[in-house]
Amino acid sequence: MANSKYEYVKTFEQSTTLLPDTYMTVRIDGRGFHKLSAKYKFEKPNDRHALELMNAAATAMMKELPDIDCAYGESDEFSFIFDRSSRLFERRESKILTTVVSTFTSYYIHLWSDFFADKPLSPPMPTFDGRVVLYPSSSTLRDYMSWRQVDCHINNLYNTTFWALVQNGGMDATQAEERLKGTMASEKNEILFCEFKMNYNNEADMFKKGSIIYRDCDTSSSDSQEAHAPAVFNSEQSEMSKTAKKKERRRRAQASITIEHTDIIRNEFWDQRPWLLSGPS
Ligand code: DGT
Ligand code: MG
Ligand code: MG
Ligand code: MG
Ligand code: MG
Repeated sequence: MANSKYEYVKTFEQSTTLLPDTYMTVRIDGRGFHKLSAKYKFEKPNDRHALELMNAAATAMMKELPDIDCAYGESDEFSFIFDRSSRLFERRESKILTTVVSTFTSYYIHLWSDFFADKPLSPPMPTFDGRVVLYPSSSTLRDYMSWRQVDCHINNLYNTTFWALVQNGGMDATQAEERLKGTMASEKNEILFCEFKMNYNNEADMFKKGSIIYRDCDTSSSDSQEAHAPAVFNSEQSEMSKTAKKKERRRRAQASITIEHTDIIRNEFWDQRPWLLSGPS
């Protein structure tokens, strides 16, 4: 109903447009997964099926939103990194955030039975919260990714040692906590090795390093350079980049999606995949 007397209410709407030429990063995190992991008896400290379900939901999301270049996941969280030049939803924050959160949640629930066939879901259902952060350069983005991987490492080493003390060392939670208070990484490694004959290095990479999922498309060829043009350009360039953008979109949609459990703090990973980071360092 166009131009009805009620239409003025639209003027109350507010929206935030995310700055152009920045890395839009959406981090989702499971709500109350401490409780959820107890309800469904997730293995401690790591439940392979729970982590693989997170990875499957993230992969499905990347298939649905080709503007996402890569994603990093650990525990009950996932960070999705959009291509710097993405103009998805005119970069409207609420549209991007709500789409990512609801798409992830839908797939998590849809795929649940593939990983937990013997544990049907019942309310309260798994839900996720989310936030958007903009990173202005590839170095701040890399610091963000490193921050999440360091978080994964610190928590996993702590949790692995904690549960070894509880499950195999006969301690209760309070005693284990007390034992670990103020210990350095090397001391935790030593506890694992000397008391439980566990070499932390031999733990699964998915537990130690988390999961990096990326679109395996080399967009560094001359064609796609145009699609990486700055967000501000004149109309002639805009015409030119339309074809390039179409090609880019097709290339992205067709590219395979790869998942690895590897170091993303050192340069190597990024140096070998230069298409993941475009724009100023
Ligand atoms: P939140 O995010 O503030 O709503 O609260 P939580 O409870 O989700 O807390 P958070 O996100 O800081 O921590 C994640 C929780 O999920 C933590 O209690 C451990 C649990 N969790 C995540 N992955 C696993 C797993 O593989 N195995 C087990 N046993 N627990 C897990
Ligand atoms: Mg959580
Ligand atoms: Mg969390
Ligand atoms: Mg890119
Ligand atoms: Mg609608």
